[in-house]
Amino acid sequence: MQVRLNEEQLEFYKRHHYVHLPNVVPEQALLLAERIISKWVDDLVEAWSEQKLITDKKQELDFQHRLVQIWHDAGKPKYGRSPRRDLVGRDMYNFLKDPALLDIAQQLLETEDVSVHGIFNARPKLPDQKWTDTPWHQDAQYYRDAENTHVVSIWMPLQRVTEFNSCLQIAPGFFDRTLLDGVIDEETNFLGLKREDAAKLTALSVEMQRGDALCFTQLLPHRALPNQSDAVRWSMDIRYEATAVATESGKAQGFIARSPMQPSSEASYEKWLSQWTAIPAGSY
Ligand SMILES: O=C(O)CCC(=O)C(=O)O
Repeated sequence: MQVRLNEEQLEFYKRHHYVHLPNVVPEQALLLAERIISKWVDDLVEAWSEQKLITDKKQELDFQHRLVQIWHDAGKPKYGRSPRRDLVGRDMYNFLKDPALLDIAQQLLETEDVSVHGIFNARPKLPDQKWTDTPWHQDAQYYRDAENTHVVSIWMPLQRVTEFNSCLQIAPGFFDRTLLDGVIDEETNFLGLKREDAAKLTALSVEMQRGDALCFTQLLPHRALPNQSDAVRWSMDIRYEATAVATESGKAQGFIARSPMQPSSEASYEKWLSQWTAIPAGSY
């Protein structure tokens, strides 16, 4: 096993329904995530160029600044704020199967047989962009069949995140055994907690370094703070569940990623890709 969690971390997760794991995501996985996202940015920039919104593709700018600059040049158009379908490819498959991430999932889910849950996103979170400020929500509000099934979310920033540049906030101790009704947030159009439920929470900001992972259950309320920096706040969020109890919503675009006793049941890239043929480009 590449990443072994200690007793304290495992106990903490069981008790508080989340755990912040410092320095567990291998640099090679983070570089892979950057490659996946950079391709998505290239495609977006290409589309804006074809629509004549921009003339300069600003190839010289770095990963943290290129999208901000081009988005301003293009007149701040709306774009797919939580890309998923457009990330699907061999790199994404390899990222989801990263042994370190599977080790973490295996230990938190307490199973050797781990499935990727088909809901994952990259988050291009730009400054001054209210519509990407994810409001308070429980992830299972997006997949209600996981109300009583443990699905672990793993959220990974690709740079340091603080309250200034949109770290996540969580609310441990609130509603972590109850799936609440979701409502569409008026400001952002994201699904989330009702205003009166959100008002009951006590927020805890989780500031993190690149390489850290924040793991939480499908019921733990969380949100993202606004990004007040001048750079993009990039992150990846992925989910895993135990194969034996995998949910329909998870299996639809998910796959068996680790099965030591029956390795032949692990899905190939081609098999996974075939699950996406009916999902249109741009969707999430
Ligand atoms: O990265 C974000 O802004 C929000 C992430 C989130 O809410 C999630 O992964 O469920």
